[in-house]
Amino acid sequence: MESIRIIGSYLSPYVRKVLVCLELKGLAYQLDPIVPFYGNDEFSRISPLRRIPVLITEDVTISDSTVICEYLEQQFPLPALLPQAAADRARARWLEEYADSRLGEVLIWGLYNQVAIRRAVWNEAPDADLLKKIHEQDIPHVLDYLEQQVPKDGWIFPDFGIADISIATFFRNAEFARFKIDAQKWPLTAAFVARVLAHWSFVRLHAFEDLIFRVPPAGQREVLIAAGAPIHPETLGVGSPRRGILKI
Ligand SMILES: N[C@@H](CCC(=O)N[C@@H](CS)C(=O)NCC(=O)O)C(=O)O
Repeated sequence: MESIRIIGSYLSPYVRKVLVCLELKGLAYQLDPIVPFYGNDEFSRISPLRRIPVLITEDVTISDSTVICEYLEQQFPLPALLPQAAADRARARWLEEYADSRLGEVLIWGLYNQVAIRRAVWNEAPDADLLKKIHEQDIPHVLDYLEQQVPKDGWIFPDFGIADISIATFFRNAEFARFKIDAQKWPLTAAFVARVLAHWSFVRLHAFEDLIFRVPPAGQREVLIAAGAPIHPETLGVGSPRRGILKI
């Protein structure tokens, strides 16, 4: 089998989505666990938006978690990440898109950015007014929608797949930002997210995520190597951060 290298931190929800898919498909990989702001010029070359994840194999270098997961699905069809029927596939892709765009906007660029990234990367305090709006308006709005979409038991489609993974991965970051879904208000979503995050494919990554959450970006690679994570021998990381290209 061709070698698979993923550029990107265990703490990125989009990287986690790809790693969970690799775990499910039983594919070995090596990670270059960089926080995107610390990427070097080679990172800019292979990821023109300076975003993680990037997949590198002998055949391709591609960015974007959705593009990567679709590539993996085509190359390694089993177990399938998407359901079979066309209507189900379309709905799964929509939920993936909703998660990547809207949950990304609210839970990553909003919540996680304010609570974790601003201080760790830029040494800036959180914006209290923005956090209030996120908690009072944005998060309830997305949870009201998800409550209509997720099942009472099991997965969104009969087999565990991309729709489940794409939604739950953002709530793992929300947990790191000390957010817990109110199970009184959104019981189905609270239970669904807990169920998905307890799936073995997510659990295999938990220890590495917990390990680096409080470690400054520059030290994360060494800590992960010492813990036995599958780390690639080369890195595209540098010692100081630069601002990204896109706002969201
Ligand atoms: N649509 C992309 C989004 C990836 C993304 O936004 N990744 C974040 C990390 S969680 C990133 O690299 N941010 C750096 C930036 O945009 O400057 C995907 O699905 O891979």
